[in-house]
Amino acid sequence: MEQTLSIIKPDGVRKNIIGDVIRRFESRGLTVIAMRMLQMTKQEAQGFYAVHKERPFFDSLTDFMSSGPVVVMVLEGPDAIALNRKIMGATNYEEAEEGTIRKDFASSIESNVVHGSDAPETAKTEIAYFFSSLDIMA
Ligand code: RTP
Ligand code: MG
Repeated sequence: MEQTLSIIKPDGVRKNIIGDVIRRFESRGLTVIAMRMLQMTKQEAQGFYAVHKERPFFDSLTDFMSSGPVVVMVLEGPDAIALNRKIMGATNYEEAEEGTIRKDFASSIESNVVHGSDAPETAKTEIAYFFSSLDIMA
């Protein structure tokens, strides 16, 4: 069993597809074991995406991520980190596989509906960024 952090980004919440996104996770064997809706401040978004702070898209990304409410979740399942990334699809929705969340719902490389942790170490720090151990129904 593995745990990963998932975020339904502000564009996904605005598009009213929270249910569709969660359905895709649940139908592929991932279980929601923690969930919360919140709006990040610009500073909190900068902290969350600090690995990208030197990237040209950092300012735009953190404006976008703090532009409205998001749904943050901990997903659990066998191989949850890789499975979540597979269900999400490629960062650039134009290159994402058919049937992935980003292929079906994203509208730009930035507004790509979901975030998912990319490795066990980042999953650990990202989960701890939003949840205390008492929030997680493990
Ligand atoms: P995420 O971290 O959100 O799960 O996405 P990812 O791993 O697939 O992609 P990453 O390289 O970590 O980029 C983080 C997010 O930044 C936005 N982005 N914009 N304008 C651009 O060229 C660009 N590139 C990336 C996307 O929202 C991407 O998901
Ligand atoms: Mg990433």
